[in-house]
Amino acid sequence: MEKTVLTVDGMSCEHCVKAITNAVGSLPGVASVAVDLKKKSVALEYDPAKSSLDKIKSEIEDQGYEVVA
Ligand SMILES: [Cu+2]
Repeated sequence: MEKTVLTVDGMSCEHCVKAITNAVGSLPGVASVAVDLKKKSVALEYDPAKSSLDKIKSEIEDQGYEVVA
C-alpha cells in the first residue's frame, strides 16, 4: 500500500470534497481518500498495482480540478 499527498487546486466546498472522495474512492485499490480544503490537499492510500498515481490524478482532473503537485 502506497501513501501520498497531492495538492489540488479548485476545491472550495463540501461538494468538491464529496466529488473527489467518491470518484477517487471508487477506483480499484484505493483504500482511503482524505481531502483537506484548507491545505488544498488530497491524502491517499492506494495499491499502485491496481490504480497508478497517473490514473488517480486523471480521475481528479476529470472531475474538474487541477492537480498541481
Ligand atoms: Cu465545491
